[in-house]
Amino acid sequence: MKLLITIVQDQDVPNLLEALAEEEFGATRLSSTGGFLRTGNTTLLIGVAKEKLDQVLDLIKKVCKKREQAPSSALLPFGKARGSGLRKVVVGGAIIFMVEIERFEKI
Ligand code: 2BA
Repeated sequence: MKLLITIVQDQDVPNLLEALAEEEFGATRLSSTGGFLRTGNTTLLIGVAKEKLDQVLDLIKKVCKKREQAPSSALLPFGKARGSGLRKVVVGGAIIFMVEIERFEKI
């Protein structure tokens, strides 16, 4: 079994949770915050059997969009000129950390 620690944009979460539930994949939703933009995002914990891994990755790929986002000017270091350092970045589709699970129990 694998655990996918999946960081996605909040806008994609309803569709992704629906797509996962339709295929009977379990997921746990955690609120998180990006360290760079310091805006909210969502971390999903998705436990999946190895043979279904590609199916879940395909769903994530299909649902999670790339979007451009400008860092907030409030994040500029003190004293830095306004208008600089605000280049847009591309966020998403999804960041996925895959972890091998030694044992899974549902008791
Ligand atoms: P944030 O840290 O808020 O980053 C948002 C986007 O800003 C990133 O999108 C990336 O395009 C850009 N970015 C991040 N750090 C940067 C830097 N030092 N310089 C220039 N641009 C930078 P994604 O790569 O799609 O990441 C989306 C979110 O996934 C991140 O939000 C963070 O919450 C998480 N993430 C990404 N890489 C990670 C990692 N190696 N470890 C833990 N979390 C990660």
